[in-house]
Formats: sequence, structure tokens, C-alpha cells
Amino acid sequence: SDTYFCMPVRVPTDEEAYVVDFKPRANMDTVHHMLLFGCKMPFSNENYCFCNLNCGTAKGTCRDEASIMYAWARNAPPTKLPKNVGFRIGGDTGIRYFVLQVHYGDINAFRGKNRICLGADLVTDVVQPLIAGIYLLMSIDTVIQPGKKVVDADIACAYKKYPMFPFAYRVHTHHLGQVVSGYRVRNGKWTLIGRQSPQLPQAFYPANNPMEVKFGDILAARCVFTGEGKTTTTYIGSTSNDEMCNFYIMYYMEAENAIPFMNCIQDGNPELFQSIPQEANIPIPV
Ligand code: IYT
Ligand code: CU
Ligand code: CU
Repeated sequence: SDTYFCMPVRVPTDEEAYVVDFKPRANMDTVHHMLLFGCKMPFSNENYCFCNLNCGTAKGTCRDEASIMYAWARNAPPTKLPKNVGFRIGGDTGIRYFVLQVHYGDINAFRGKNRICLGADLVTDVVQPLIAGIYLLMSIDTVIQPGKKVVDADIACAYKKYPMFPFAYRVHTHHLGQVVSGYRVRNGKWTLIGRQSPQLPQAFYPANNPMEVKFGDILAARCVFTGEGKTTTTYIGSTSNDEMCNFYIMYYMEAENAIPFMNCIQDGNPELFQSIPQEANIPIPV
């Protein structure tokens, strides 16, 4: 159940191009979830490999930094990119490969018949006025004491770039995560980008409010964990016995100033988080 397949596919052109749509064709009976990454160099040039066994090292998607572009999860509605929005690939981006990571619920379901199809309706050389990107807020130092009922992991960073417009979000934790919420904070006012249970399918969901994030705003996220029922301390790490706290924002920016990937790993200031809306600690029924 912890087996992940990684399938690299060469981007069809060396010129600048745009990913404008995704059409997941997963079999819901066998595939649990899929993530699509853009890479300069994939870990393997085989048709497929086992991401964390023989693709290279742990995770095994890219040799360089992987940039996530899409997530599909069983029983979640697929996200669409808004009109005139595309992920930039090829050309100066250096992104020459897609790597699809597939998690099968049952490894026996894999028959070596997987394909990635890149149609002209999905990848285009038509210049897009708006460029999609990912902003990742993640905790790197959360510690969950055994038996502790509620552990909040708070992350926040000042935003100091050209305006960006969030349109989708994704949350990720392992088993101990109860709810994850992300906000824009402007002049002390918290506006929800999205709030979800990490125990529901971890796809990108549409953002709660259409909004602009501009220079001087703060981006903030809280993951709520529980140590109840545990007998050992849990740290951030990559196995299913460890935890993670991730809030991904999928946004677009005007092409001239677009940045494809940003992240925030800074602990949130406790004073700031005193005013986080109470909903951030209300569990979501699963
Ligand atoms: C330690 C941690 O939280 N890892 C996350 C976030 C992460 C994603 C990427 C960290 C780095 C990355 O290059 I892409 I450094 C993590 O591994 N998240 C998983 C997937 O690996 C993307 C997830 O499902 O969100
Ligand atoms: Cu999965
Ligand atoms: Cu994880």
C-alpha cells in the first residue's frame, strides 16, 4: 500500500509551452491518488519505476526540485485551470519532463499498461496571458507529543511579490492531521483561502474566495494534529509514521512578473495567530 509508481515523459517541445488542462484517466477502482510534477531532469528514464525504491532516492520524481502541477485523488472532483491560465514549461523554464506519480491502493492492479497522453488541448504553444504557480506553506519542525489532544502547527510569511490570485488549494498531512486551513491576512483581517480535512481525498479544491494577494499581505496556515492514541512522539518526516503539514496554494499571476513556485517554512508568530478564526480548529466531518 506504500508503493508509488513514477512515470517520466519528455515534454513534447524544447520551446516555451503551456499546460492548460488536465484530463485524469485513472481507474477509480485501482488508483488511490496521482500527482503530476514538472522536472528539469527526471530521476529515471525508464518507462516507469518505483518512486521510492529504484528511481534513485526517496520520492524519486526529479533530480532537481520537483514542482507539483496537479493532483488527482479518488472520489474528488478534478480541478480545472481558469481560462487564459497555463503552467509554463519548456523554453527558459528548463522543464523538459513530466513525472506522474501514481499510488495504487492495490499494487496487483498495476499491469504495466499506463500511458500519459499529451494532446494539443492540454499542452499548447499559444502564449498564455496568465501563468499558474504553486505557493507551498509547510512546517519543518512540528513535534506531536503522545497523548496530546491538540497540537497546532502554525506557518506564516509576509508576501513581497507582484500580485497573485489563488484559485485552488490542497492540504497534506499523514494520519494525525485533523484539519488544515490557509488564509490571507491583510491589516489584521483573516480571509479564508481554503480549509479541508487531510483525511478526505488530497486533491486541489477550488479556493473559497476569489482574492488578490499583494505586497504587504501575510499568508498563513494552520494544521491541527492530535497525538491521542499514540505512544511515541511524532516528528516531520517522509514515512507514514511521520507527519507533514502542507498547505498548497495554486495561483495565477500576470505573465510579465510571474513566479512559478514559492514557499514558506517559517513558524507563525503566536501573537498573529491569536486572531486566527476559530473555524481553523473545528474538525471537518469525514
Ligand atoms: C517535508 C514535507 O512536508 N514534504 C512535503 C512537501 C514538499 C513537497 C515538495 C516538500 C518538498 C518538495 O519538493 I514537491 I522539499 C511533501 O513531500 N508532500 C507530498 C508530496 O511529496 C508532494 C504531498 O503529497 O504533498
Ligand atoms: Cu494515495
Ligand atoms: Cu507527506
